[in-house]
Amino acid sequence: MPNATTRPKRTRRHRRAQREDAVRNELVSRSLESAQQCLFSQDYGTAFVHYLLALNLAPALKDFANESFRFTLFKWADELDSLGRIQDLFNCYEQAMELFPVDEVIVNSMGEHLFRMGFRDEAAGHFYKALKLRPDFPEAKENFYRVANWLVERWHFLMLNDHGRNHKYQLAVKKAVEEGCSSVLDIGTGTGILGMCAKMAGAAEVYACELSKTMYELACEVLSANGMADSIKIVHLKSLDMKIPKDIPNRVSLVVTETVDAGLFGEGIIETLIHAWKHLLLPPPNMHQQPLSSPSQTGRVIPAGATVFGVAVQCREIRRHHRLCASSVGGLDLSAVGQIFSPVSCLADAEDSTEPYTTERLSRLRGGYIQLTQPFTALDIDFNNVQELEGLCSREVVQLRLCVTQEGVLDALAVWFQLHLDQDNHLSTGPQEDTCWEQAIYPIQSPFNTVKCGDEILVEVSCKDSYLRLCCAAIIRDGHTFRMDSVTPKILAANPEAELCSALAGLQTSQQKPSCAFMLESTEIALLNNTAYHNSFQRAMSKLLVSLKSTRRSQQSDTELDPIYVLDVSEGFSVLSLIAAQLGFDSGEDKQIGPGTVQAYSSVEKEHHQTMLRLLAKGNGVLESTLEFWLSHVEDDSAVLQRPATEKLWSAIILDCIETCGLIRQKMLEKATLARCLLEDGGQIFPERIVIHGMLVESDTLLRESAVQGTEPTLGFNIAPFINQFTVPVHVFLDLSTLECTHLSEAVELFALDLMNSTVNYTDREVKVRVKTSGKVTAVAFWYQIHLDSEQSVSTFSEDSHWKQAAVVLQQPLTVSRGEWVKLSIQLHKSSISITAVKEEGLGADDDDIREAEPMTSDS
Ligand code: 44T
Repeated sequence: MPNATTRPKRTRRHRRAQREDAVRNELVSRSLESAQQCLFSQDYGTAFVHYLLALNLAPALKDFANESFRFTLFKWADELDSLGRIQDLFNCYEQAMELFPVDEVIVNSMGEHLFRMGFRDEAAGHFYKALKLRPDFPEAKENFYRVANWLVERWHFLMLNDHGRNHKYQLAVKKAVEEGCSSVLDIGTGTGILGMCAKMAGAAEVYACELSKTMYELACEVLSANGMADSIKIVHLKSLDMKIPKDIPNRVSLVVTETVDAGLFGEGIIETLIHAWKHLLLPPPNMHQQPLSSPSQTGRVIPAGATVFGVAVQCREIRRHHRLCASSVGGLDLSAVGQIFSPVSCLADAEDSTEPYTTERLSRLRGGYIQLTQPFTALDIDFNNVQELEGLCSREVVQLRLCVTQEGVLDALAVWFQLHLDQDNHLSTGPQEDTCWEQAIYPIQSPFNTVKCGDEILVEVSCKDSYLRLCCAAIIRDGHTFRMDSVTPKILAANPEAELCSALAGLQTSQQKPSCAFMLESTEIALLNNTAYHNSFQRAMSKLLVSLKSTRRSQQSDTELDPIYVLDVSEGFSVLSLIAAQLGFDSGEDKQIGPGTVQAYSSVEKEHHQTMLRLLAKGNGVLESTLEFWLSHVEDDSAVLQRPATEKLWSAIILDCIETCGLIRQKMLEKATLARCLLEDGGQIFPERIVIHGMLVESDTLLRESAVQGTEPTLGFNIAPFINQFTVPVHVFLDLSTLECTHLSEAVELFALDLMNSTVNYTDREVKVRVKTSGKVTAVAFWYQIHLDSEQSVSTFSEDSHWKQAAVVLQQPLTVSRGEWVKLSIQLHKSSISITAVKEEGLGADDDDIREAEPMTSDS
């Protein structure tokens, strides 16, 4: 029987609960109502607070209000972002994620904000989580693919797939441990592979450090999967920040590391080893003491040392990325701009913004290269000698004289090295070797650079700021020394306005070329050297001008002809607006284009870019007032495309749709849609159409760069499944003309994008491709035909292209026979492309047909 005394109490409690429910319901419904009102009046901040309150009080409503809540959050976050209230923004997301912890859209969006703020690791974590929550979520996938390359650089795959390299490292570590090195520190462990080698070889204590958070976490997973989580201690630290006994209990007898880049020292190995010798390693064996101390009481390093080699080369591909080769493009005389430099420079007074070298795989450079000298030894270094390491950066510049053995254009010094792991095991990163390594490239930017047999090149080798620097100081011919640096004008960047005045003054008075120089990114230099693109643009623009001019003449009186407004919203440095402006002045062959008719707007933002355009305008007789800089301060994408003036519309908008890496620029289609709304009747977007072309290829190289291959464990360890989580199907910056691959089909049209009429665009397409050579389709390579108008087009796969190509690597290779058909399903989501391939059933091989259509080629 129920306790009589409790009954009234329960009723009271019940009533109170009922009252509370009523109050809560009232509050919830009022909050929701207020939230909606605030949304209506675009007061997103208050709306967000109301939603938070309502949904915290009534979680049952979460499903119902999910969409509006997200909308409010995103709007409010954008507002906070533009106000610079970053902490508030992240607090809002934290609160939102507490309410909706498994909402992949919110998680992904938080990632996007983190990414924009530069928190790449954290952003990637969010994209990864969103993708785990919904594996087919296209936005998260696109985002994850975008950051995966930074989190886990592609060379990790290459190195793990390089069996020769793995094996030699393993041998060297095993030998050192067997000789008595019992405590080991793996610096820059990556996936943990060298540390595990040491453990397997029998080392008593193994430690590892890794500075990248993602790689550290990956290594932890790998160690656990291999049952070594307890026997190898790994820390997420840069070795220079490691302390004894906090991070490792005692000094170790062996440091093993592969913290070397193509230029040997770029990953900081000199500093790393000086620090290790001073703080982390046992002292080196003292050769003069008897008896020799045992390896467990002394320290040593793998690799024991390295030899650096170099060679002078002629290479057109390097030249067109680092030097202005074209004297005029699209009718513009480029000489007015003076000298142009790329940011890769080893000049003594080089600025901070410059890099001492760039990297290339010489064997994969378009057009190849020619050696102008014999390879030479630039440097020898003993990593087991701390005095030598310390002396390296302070020592005098070493001068070498190289004999020119082949006449040619001196475009670069190329550098590689041999890594002496120990006395028996060596790795070479040379251009002739079958390795995954790139070479360090020191481009020569001086305009005096032709060399003849018998000339000598004076090369200076130094090591400043822990980078190996090579510099061509002079050419010695017939006993005369021609210094290369004495002709280098001052690079303008710091105070371009002041410098511009003097440069312009110089231009006016003495008719001489200005004695200044500008720095452009190497891709911008290659673009400027792309004459075909600029000339096509000039022709297309000129055609548009003729047609606009004639319609204007028929509609307006001659004295008050409206100007033709042209807007160039290309990324980076672009002279297209100036080409348009010049066409306005150029009566040329076509007398229909009268003077002063074009008002051109450039969206170049950097001050020195604007200076360069002004100089070019001046040098080409273009009135300065016809070229304006458009909204360079505007951050918002949509604002960049505003009207030129009230009541006015653009006559032409130039969009730069393809990134140099070979992908469609993000938000390109949205920009085109916006651009169309701002275009006058008869106006045009350049380009008007883009066609994506593709080809079936078999390429082991692409596979090796995309994932750890095969089912065999790597050196006996289980690594592949972990690192392969960071596999990305789209490969960029490819040069298809030199990539080692077999073409299994002809080039076919994969997809077309109409920028002038989006209603004809599609997002999915199936294309059937006939196999011309039997093999294994591992990837679909693709590039673009950029149609400026119906007559003018350029290919991103042409010889002069500053664009590179890209490829989608298939999840599973597809074995095909000549004559069979492959069905490609292509999807374009926003700007990112995905491709799947299946064999087209029912359509068997029709070998004869193919043979008839096309004679056998060398690769078929
Ligand atoms: N790339 C080679 C360079 N680290 C190899 O975070 C060759 C490039 C390459 N950790 C194409 C082909 C190839 N303390 O994970 C990295 C890095 C880490 C450190 C702790 C330190 N003092 C450092 C310094 C670096 O070490 C790992 C390896 S760096 C090697 C880079 C296949 N493109």
